[in-house]
Amino acid sequence: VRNITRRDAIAMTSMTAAAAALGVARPVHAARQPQGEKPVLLGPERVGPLVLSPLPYPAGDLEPFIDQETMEIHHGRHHKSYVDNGNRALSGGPLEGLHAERILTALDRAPEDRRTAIRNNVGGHVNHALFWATMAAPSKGGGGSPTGALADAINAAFGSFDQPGGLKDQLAAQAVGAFGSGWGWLIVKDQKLAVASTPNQDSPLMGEAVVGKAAVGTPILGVDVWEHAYYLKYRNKRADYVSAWWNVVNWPKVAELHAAAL
Ligand code: MN3
Repeated sequence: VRNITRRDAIAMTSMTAAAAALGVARPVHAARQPQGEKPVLLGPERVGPLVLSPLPYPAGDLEPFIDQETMEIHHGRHHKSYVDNGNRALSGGPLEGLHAERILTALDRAPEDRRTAIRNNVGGHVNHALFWATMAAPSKGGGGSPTGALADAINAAFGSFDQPGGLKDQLAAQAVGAFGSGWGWLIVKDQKLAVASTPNQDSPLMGEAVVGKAAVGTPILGVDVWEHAYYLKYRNKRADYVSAWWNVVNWPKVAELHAAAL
């Protein structure tokens, strides 16, 4: 038994929040694993193939901020293709059947000729599962401001939620400023909150070697800034989409993930 590394710690904490985001039970493995031992990837945390869960609300629920057609295509075609292509890339390999979050923390174990496909598609699956879970119609808890311990953590890290220079400005800058396709994130990093961005379908869970020191952490909120997320309604106006997206952020869910990540 060796000392637990920071990366292992991040990977294990991530599992909890991620499992919650994906609406699945916390892996048995997390509770049984003796502390300080490297996670055994071929154990009881095998959960089967990636599955496209239905949206947690009707596709039109986020109107007028995110339109129904975008939601239908985004979930039913884009997310579905990440699931299908991810399962194909995982098929017969050492990571097949593992919890999707666990796969993202173990990309170095993917066969080299499939690593990029696994990174892109399993990343896409996990990122979108979190995205759907952390939005809600304003009439069903979306929008407004964070409260409680999450609000305290936001104030501590960013000065404020919505004053100039606060979280909203800092996360929007990450999301709007990301070149090309990618994501803006609110992450838990060293027990504190931080904002980050990643290109393509990279996830803060993938570790420093993949996403760099600044973006590594446990994602508790993400905004998809691929054009497929907003082009039908907002055309090229990414900033307008991000600004509208705040109206459907499900802060109670984010608070839950924040608590789980600590
Ligand atoms: Mn997308």
